[in-house]
Amino acid sequence: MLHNSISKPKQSIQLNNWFLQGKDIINSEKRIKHLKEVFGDEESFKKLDPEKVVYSVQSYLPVKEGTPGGLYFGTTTIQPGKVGNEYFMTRGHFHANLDRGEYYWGVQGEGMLILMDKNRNTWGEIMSPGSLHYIGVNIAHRVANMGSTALIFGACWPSDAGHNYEETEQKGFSSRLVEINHKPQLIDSELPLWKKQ
Ligand code: S6P
Ligand code: ZN
Repeated sequence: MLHNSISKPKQSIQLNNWFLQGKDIINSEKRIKHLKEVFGDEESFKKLDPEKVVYSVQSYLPVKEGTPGGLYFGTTTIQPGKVGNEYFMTRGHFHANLDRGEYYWGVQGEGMLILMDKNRNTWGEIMSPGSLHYIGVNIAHRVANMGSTALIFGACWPSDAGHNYEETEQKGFSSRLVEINHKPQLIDSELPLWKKQ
């Protein structure tokens, strides 16, 4: 930067939906076909349109991945829907650098932040507009949309956190968020029962 220079920011957030605009904003999306290992009910999964978008992510990564001390920023939008009784959700991950935390916050819609520690204890925090969620170190995290409209949340995480999807994909989370009797419930993943509700 030039000494004493004044400039306008090159990125902006649309405050009603946290849509990010400007230079170097990265857009990605996950469709049903990308999420084969994520949902528990295989039969219901196969019946869905493989091209259906489940969630999209916008991110702003101003420094090189792995840079210590930097921060990344993102907005995730999860569409409403279910695979069988299980709500549409993100893949979920541990950070590759386990001792890196993250903030999530609710922007729009009703969701559940699903957290799992290294001992495979899983719990949920209800996400709603304005809810703030500190995700501590060593904790896997994913978000499910429990509502009938799009769920939008923001995220801020260290640029040297990295992502470890392998562990959560191979072993899964120990619980799944499913709708039983019109209510969201966390149910042990090993129980086949939830599929039949
Ligand atoms: C990155 C941050 C979010 C997620 C996004 C999608 O650390 O947690 O931007 O990447 O919500 O979730 P996932 O689990 O598919 O990366
Ligand atoms: Zn993360």
